[in-house]
Amino acid sequence: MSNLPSAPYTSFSHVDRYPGNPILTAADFPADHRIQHVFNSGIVRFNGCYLMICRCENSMLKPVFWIADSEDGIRFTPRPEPMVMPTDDPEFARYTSATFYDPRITPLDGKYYITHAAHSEHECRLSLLETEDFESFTWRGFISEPDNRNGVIFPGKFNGLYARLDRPNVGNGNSAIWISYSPDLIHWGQSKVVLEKSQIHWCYGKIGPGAVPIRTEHGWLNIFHGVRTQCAQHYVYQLGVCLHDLDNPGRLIGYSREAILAPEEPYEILGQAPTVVFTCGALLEDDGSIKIYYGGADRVMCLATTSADRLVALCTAGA
Ligand code: BMA
Repeated sequence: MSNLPSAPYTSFSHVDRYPGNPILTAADFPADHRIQHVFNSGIVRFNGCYLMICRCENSMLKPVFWIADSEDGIRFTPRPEPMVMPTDDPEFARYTSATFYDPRITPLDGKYYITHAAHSEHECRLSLLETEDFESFTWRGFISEPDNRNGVIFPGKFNGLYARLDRPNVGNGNSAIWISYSPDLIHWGQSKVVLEKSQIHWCYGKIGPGAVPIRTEHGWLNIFHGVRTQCAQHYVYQLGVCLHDLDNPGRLIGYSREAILAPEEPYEILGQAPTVVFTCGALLEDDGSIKIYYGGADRVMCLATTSADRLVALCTAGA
């Protein structure tokens, strides 16, 4: 792989990879926990610093959520011990018997809500944790029926309701990003499609939410994932972006016709899931720049930067 030219191979680019990628690898975690992969992690600003809930897997491929802290949003230090999950709860244990993964962190009303996928023989569901201090966590329960994943809660309320994006699996149907509303984060309804894979040429496998939406004066930026099958059973995951109305997030203002990040670098190609870039979180900085945190090949954590202006312009160009 060392003979590969460095990315990008294309003449266009909508994000800039951090030259020091990957920013976090399994080797950064205490050796006695035998962490093998760290990827698809959630991010939030907390107490003036950056806080990541890392999706880790150990040498038995058991799931571990592990908090890492950073002052600059680039160099992250894992805490001494992993997060304690509610695995003693029989209901939680039952419906996460295969694994749990892809944490997304939403700050809202002084609290932090963490959605994640929960996988068992009954397929995938969405689960919700809540915290105020990232020391103790309350498990609020499962918030979807099977088969649903990539639940992302907006960091805002709309006519008094919470809003969530997700990706129900619809077999060979027209995969789509859906929106639903809730008065209490537990009971969800008024569901409708906001963006379907057939609208975007490169998303011909599946399309689903990625990062927690970012509020800008022009609308909510939603950095999502799109999947295509390159040849039998070989999946390529890319990132795209769309823009939702500020007051009515069920209304799409526009979307980029092109992907904003495609797997090209060796750390995005070599791993347990080759050719995958996948995000669970991105942050808007005061200067208008955006940091996108993403997993490379289901193995390492990476960073790319762009700006709100660049992404909004992409979404409105073809609208
Ligand atoms: C998806 C999710 C992601 C993962 C991707 C590629 O279904 O499980 O966490 O990165 O598959 O394996």
